[in-house]
Amino acid sequence: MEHRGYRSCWRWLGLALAAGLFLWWLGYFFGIDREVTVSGRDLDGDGVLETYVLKGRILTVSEEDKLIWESPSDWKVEDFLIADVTNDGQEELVMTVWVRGRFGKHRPFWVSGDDGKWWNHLYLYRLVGNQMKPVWMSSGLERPVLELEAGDVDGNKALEMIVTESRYRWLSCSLRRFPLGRERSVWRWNGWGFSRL
Ligand SMILES: [Ca+2]
Ligand SMILES: [Ca+2]
Ligand SMILES: [Ca+2]
Repeated sequence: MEHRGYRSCWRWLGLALAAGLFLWWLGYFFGIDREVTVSGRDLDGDGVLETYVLKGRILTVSEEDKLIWESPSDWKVEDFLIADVTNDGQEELVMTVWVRGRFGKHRPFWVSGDDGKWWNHLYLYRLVGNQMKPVWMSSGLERPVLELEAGDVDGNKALEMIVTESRYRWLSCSLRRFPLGRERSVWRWNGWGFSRL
């Protein structure tokens, strides 16, 4: 009898361990635990530093604990960076964002409808007097961008964007860390958009 009790105890322990591992796996691939904070930036140059927090796929910007901007509720923000990616001396907020529809709200006049699918877009914003103003917004990208970095890759004293792209797949707007099909590329601002080098 005692023997059987031990056995069932081990069985429950094994099941609990398996369930824990499964939940960890889910959290890892869906990026549930991901939180990114960037502080000490002053994009609008008003002398008050901003804090940028990406949590639960919502990006918030605050100045001294006062919320000044929040990403729209129909966006899922994948990643962001703050850098002068246009190399004009002023920093921008660059975001990779999942939005339903290839063209979002900025549909060209010759497109009458949109497909309603989740597409990944790249958005460039500038903070002007506590207002986030769009500078440039892409339509749905050919490949979704999961991570953004900036750096002077070729040493010409101008910044480039180093981008980690993936592929569209089922649930691709949720599977943030799916390891297959990832590729890094370098993009440069050309005055009207980004060119892949
Ligand atoms: Ca500021
Ligand atoms: Ca700039
Ligand atoms: Ca460069």
